[in-house]
Amino acid sequence: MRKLMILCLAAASFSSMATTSGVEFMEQMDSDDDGYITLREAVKNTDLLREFGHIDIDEDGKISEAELIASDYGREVLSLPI
Ligand SMILES: [Ca+2]
Ligand SMILES: [Ca+2]
Repeated sequence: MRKLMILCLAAASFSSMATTSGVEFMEQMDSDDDGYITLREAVKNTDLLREFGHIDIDEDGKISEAELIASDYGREVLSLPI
């Protein structure tokens, strides 16, 4: 049981290290480097795809970094303080 706890803690700290900033996440997802994540780019990430409609506040069909950071999903992924 204790081993499992340690494993979970290690995994948690690793994942927060892996996604540190919105810029990094945008760079990963934004394949064509235009500064937005389109629906086509979001298909790589099923969680992002599911939340796409909530994140895209102005409904222009693409997610800007500001929209990402303002969303619940973005806060979760980027581990930003609420
Ligand atoms: Ca793009
Ligand atoms: Ca948008």
